Amino acid sequence: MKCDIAMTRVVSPISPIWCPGCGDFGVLASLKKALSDLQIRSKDTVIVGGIGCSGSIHNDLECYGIHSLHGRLLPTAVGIKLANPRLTVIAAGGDGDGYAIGVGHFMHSLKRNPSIVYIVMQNGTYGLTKGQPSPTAVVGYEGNVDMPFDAVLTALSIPSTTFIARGFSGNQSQLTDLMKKAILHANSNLGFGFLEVLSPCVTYNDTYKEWREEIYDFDAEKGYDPKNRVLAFSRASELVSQKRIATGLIYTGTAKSLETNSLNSEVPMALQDISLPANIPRYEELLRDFR
Ligand SMILES: Cc1ncc(C[n+]2csc(CCOP(=O)(O)OP(=O)(O)O)c2C)c(N)n1
Ligand code: SF4
Ligand SMILES: [Mg+2]
Repeated sequence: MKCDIAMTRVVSPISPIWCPGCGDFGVLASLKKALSDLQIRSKDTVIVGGIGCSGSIHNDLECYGIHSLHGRLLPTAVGIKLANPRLTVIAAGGDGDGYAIGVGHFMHSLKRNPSIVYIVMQNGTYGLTKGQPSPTAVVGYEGNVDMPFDAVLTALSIPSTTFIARGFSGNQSQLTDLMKKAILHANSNLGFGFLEVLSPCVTYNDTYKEWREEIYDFDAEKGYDPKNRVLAFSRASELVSQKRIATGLIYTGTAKSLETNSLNSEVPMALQDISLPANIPRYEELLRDFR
């Protein structure tokens, strides 16, 4: 029987639809450069976008892309990685997506340590829906009374996290370097490469000036040891109390990755040879289950 339903559709990258000056342009430029410098081929790359202005980033790169459900980009990306661990899997979305509706998946991804990269474009607002306070919004922004959520401190408090970094879309060379490190971490099966990017929303929350003043860059500090979790936590939380923001490679450590824990010696799903005639009775049995 001929099947007319195409499983994939090939489309060319389009130009971003972001407002001129949006921080996400810097994220896209760094991501393109990081993938190209690391010579990772388009056919081996999957970007899972969230919902929000930031979540359209996969449309602007030549690679496989999925626009996931709001807050569900991480389970989608983890599923792809488990099905085919040879792929470079990058989940990329906003702070509303990841730290509000998707916060449960964020916590469990930090805990389970899957070897994917997670880029959060943090702008302290829900850009796409016109500027409501997100969990990272500062007190006073659009009537917000809550203290902002700090994802780096949260990630540091989970013992199985292995890569925690924060960049700024106004510092392209550092951001590209952090992206390369996060991708290499995940592609070496060392676990979850979490990279928050301070990526201002110039339309609803233009924070370029404040963030340039508030950033404290651990990469620029001689002798800072990103392998020391306790020190990383105390230094980053001290900075929060001084209204400063830690950036750079904040922590890197070791823990078993999710694929190591779950796949054991099994051949991952997407790499199994499903063409074998011997499999036909198994398919028929499977289909019978659904009748
Ligand atoms: C289940 C669901 N709830 C709410 C929405 C509406 N919505 C679309 S984008 C968005 C927030 C986007 O904020 P963020 O993730 O920070 O992305 P940004 O636009 O700032 O890049 C919301 C609430 C939705 N699309 N789906
Ligand atoms: S609304 Fe904000 S986040 Fe969305 S594209 Fe414009 S500047 Fe960027
Ligand atoms: Mg946002």
